[in-house]
Amino acid sequence: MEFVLYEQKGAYAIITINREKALNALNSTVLEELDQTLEAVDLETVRCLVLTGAGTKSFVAGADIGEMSTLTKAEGEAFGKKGNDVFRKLETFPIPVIAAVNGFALGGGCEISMSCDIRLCTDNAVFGQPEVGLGITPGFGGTQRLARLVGAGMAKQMIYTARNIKAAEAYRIGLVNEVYSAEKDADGNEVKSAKEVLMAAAEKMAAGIAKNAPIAVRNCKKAINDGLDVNMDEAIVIEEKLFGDCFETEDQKYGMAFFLDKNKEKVKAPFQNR
Ligand code: DAK
Repeated sequence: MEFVLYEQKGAYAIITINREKALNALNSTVLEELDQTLEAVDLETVRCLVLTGAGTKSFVAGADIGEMSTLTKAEGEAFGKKGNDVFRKLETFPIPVIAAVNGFALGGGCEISMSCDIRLCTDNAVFGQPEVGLGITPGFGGTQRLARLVGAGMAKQMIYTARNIKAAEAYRIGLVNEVYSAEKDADGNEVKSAKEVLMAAAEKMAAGIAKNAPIAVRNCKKAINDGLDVNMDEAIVIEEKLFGDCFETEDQKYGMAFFLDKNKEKVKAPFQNR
């Protein structure tokens, strides 16, 4: 592919948006390639994804302004649909997706990170929805997902003012779960860049998630996502159903039998995804 890299590392995989010269801005080709990449993920063996951008400066600096600038109404709608479909595919993807945000996450970049389950970032990350400064509204779900993540008041402030926020503020308002800085030795020399530290943390988290019972993890994602769309009475029924489904899995039988087995020498085997 021209702009998307995919690397499977055991039970997790890394998707890299690789258009560094344009700060990984999302053009139609990137969106199509992301879609194809997600379609090709081997869900038998891959249990968690990490999504990042190439380089250290930018995760995704938004939708491609050059491409958008000449769109007709119909083309704008088609472009919006292409993006929305991919973002929704990420959000509802059966396995968890961690956004490893390495720098600018603006407009569509902030929006794609919010379509992921978890956001981690470097300390040079910048988040924002600058669309009203360009004469448009956020078009890839920004008005909806930002309000759900950080509350309507803070989302409105960010969107109406088009003001970018730095990593520390994104952490403070709950937009990201953790911020990572470069690792330095005792003399203050950089041993690992912030991006390296971020990727190590994201991969460690992905590997940790991948070790848990995969069907249970998938059901948790579905329960949280679907439950947030309905009232509590309906949400609890969604949880009950997905909880019940786990009892038809071999992994539930193994996980509980392992706990109950008092043999101290036992070694936990990997879950089978069955
Ligand atoms: N699109 C296209 N190219 C971009 C870009 C973008 N969003 N962001 C950066 N680039 C390109 C620059 O044009 C430049 O290219 P060359 O000139 O080298 O060819 C290269 O990346 C490096 O950028 P800069 O030279 O500008 O780098 P700086 O360090 O000076 O500045 C920056 C970095 C991130 C502050 C700056 O590049 C910037 O402000 N970029 C734009 C950020 C932005 O406004 N993003 C939001 C885009 S709007 C919709 C669906 C979705 C959307 C809208 C509608 N529908 C439903 C229809 C989404 C909209 C957006 O995302």
